[in-house]
Amino acid sequence: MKEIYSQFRLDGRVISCTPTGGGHINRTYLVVTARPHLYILQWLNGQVFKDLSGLMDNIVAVTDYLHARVADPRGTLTLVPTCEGAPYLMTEEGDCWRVYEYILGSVCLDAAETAEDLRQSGVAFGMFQNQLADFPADTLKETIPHFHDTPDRFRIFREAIAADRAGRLGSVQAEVNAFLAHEEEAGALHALLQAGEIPLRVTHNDTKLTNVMLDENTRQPLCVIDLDTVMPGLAAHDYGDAIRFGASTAAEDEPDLSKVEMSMEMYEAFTEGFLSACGDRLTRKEIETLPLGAKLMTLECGVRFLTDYLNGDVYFATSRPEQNLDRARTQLKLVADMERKWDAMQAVVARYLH
Ligand code: GN1
Ligand code: MG
Repeated sequence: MKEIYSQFRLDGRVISCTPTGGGHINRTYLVVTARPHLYILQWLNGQVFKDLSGLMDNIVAVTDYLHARVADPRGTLTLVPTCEGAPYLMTEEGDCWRVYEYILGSVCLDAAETAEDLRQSGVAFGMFQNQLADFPADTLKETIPHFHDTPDRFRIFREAIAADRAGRLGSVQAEVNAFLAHEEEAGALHALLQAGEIPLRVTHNDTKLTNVMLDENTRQPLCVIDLDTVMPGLAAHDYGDAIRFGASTAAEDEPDLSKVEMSMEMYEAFTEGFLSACGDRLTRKEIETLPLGAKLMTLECGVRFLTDYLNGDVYFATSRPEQNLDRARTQLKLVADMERKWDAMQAVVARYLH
């Protein structure tokens, strides 16, 4: 690693560099110098992110924009330049590395310990949406085209079923059928966008609770991290992905499905935090689409996990053989639970219609 971190403008001699974080795509390290000064070093997955310079251009643009508007230096990620003054390092082998300032005094939770934690993550993502409301969305590069295009995810799913590359189709036919039964409704948000009924916004697109830093003492949000997928998208995507992950009573890869539910208490808490922070920025129609966002984002993520399982686990990082299948099953269980709780979900959101 020395060859990599020594090419960045770090404050002091590096005394440790250790893997950290639980992302499924990039690789993340905590770097500590003798000063002491802490940094986050990341290797970006070039298989997933085909346009690495476009991705980094987006992050530079968004973090510069936010730093100019947010007073708290911990309120936005800060890139640390290379010794040559570039915002990231591209090696001769084509590997892309970047360094962020570590956000001191912060915690990042794997799961909400209380509904209040989730409410605060809602505030963080709502604020993010709010702060970027006037950012010129058309200047952002679409670094992963069709990222939250659910019908397109189903198309890719069907290709994986047809190819059955890892020879696993026979053992997961029930799950495959369960997802396919939802294919028709998968296009609902997309159709509203096409019809001009809901607007395209600058969205985060990966609003897991693990992508929010909270102040370790006050438990108030400091900033959102993982800006790799900041792109034009729908408010319902950001809201929905956060519910998918944060309102679940179990881990994303929990093998025991009896533990997996969508908690209404968590749902209400996130909704309240998110809508209080982005509030009147959203149109009435957008607010109405939020429950649908929760369901479709869960469905979409499940389809992606099962697609990857069928392909032989080539996209999401796995640490055990059936992890992607377990992930797909938890998402199915959550979708079914949301269907049961649908009226209650609608009622919570209806309180915020203006
Ligand atoms: C991936 O690597 P991570 O945890 O930031 C994925 C998200 C998924 C998520 C599921 C670029 O995010 O879309 O929702 O896993 N990121 C990409 O946990 O595909
Ligand atoms: Mg991510």
